[in-house]
Amino acid sequence: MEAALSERTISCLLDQIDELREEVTDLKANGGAADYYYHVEGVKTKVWPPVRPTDKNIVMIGGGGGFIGSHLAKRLKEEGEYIVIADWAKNIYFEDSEFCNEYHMLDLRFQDNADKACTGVHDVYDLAADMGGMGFIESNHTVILQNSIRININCLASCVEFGVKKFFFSSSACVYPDYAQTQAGEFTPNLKESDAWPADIRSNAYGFEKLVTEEATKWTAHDHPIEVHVARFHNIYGPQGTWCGGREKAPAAFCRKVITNDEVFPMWGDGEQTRSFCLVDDCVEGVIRIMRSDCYEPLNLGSDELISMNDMAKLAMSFENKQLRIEHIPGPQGVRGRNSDNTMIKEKLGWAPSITLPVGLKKTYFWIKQKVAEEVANGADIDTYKGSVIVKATLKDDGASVRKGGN
Ligand code: GKE
Repeated sequence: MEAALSERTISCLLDQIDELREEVTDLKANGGAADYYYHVEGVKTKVWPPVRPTDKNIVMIGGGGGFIGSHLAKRLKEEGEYIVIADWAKNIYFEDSEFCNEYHMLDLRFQDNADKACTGVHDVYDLAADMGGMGFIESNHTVILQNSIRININCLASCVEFGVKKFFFSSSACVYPDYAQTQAGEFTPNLKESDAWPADIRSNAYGFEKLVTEEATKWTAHDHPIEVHVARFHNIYGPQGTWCGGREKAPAAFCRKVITNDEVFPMWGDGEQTRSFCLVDDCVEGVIRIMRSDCYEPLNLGSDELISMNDMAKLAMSFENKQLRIEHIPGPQGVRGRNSDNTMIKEKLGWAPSITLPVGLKKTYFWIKQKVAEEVANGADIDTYKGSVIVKATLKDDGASVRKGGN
């Protein structure tokens, strides 16, 4: 059953419909030669190229309307940088004024859109990706590969074309080889950066695409005057992240399931799978430190606090002292176990993520609790949230339809 939409989501969708209506009116009025428009400080404009402050660092965040992108944008804006967002949908949790100066509704799968996004900017953070948790990754290989490779290659090409100085790419722990992640429990591997090679990612197109783009960034920096930085994210979670709809990862899914169930906790697999999870605040701190460093090799960006899925379910239950019976059911499980080896990031930056899972998950839990309450008050059926669903994406999906399921 389709979940009801929050008021904020509905208002974002209505804004997008209004904008599309205006675009169609423009197209009809001038025979198909509608000008491009975007928002500056919330005001619609067609001025091109954009007029921007000369005394600020101009930062473009591809996918800045999404979970990690919006948190990064908010932090950089607070630090005084001028933030340009390029995304195919609006953010459903923050007002534009909270996290950006310009909002460009652009589908970066098209080169001319990437060109617009990269015009006149100094730094680019590429966080736009078709992604999700295991329920999404294992069921949407073609869409993920095609969409993400287009976005990333377009962004790199546009950066070269428009003389962007620095480029950040958000890679993933999914680049590590299948053969290195077959053990859980005490044998869970601590993956260090050099373990990515020799590559062997036949289990999922998501990780394969990330590795291809890592190589693309390397060769772009080799052939052109652009500085590139790469972080391999290890399962980033936190408030304002996707928590329902099929793209959510385990931390959000587990919180939602504890909040909405009274007897059982449905768990994909035997729960002995192991992972580490990194709160978005630590992720943003790491991204900024990496971008400002002189390290040009891919770095792990994750927590090294290992936990089994059974133990994470119990942790989620502890916040309100719930006693649910874990029911193991078939479902997509990904690798058996992985942890982040943080030796290299500590060596290069003198820093590593440090926010513990009990602290970060508790914050996430109560944020999701509030979202569930809002949706239920809005008429949603709570049963919708008790289990996790598998979604099938298509190449025709657009940003608005993807984001209404979360962020
Ligand atoms: N998402 C989810 N939802 N996972 C569940 C659920 C559920 O309801 N129940 C059990 N799990 C198990 C999954 O089967 C998997 O073994 C484990 O939790 C973690 O799932 P996840 O958080 O969805 O994703 P993974 O850590 O396996 O993989 C993610 O890794 C990141 C990088 O470390 C990827 O999906 C990417 O989001 C990302 O690259």
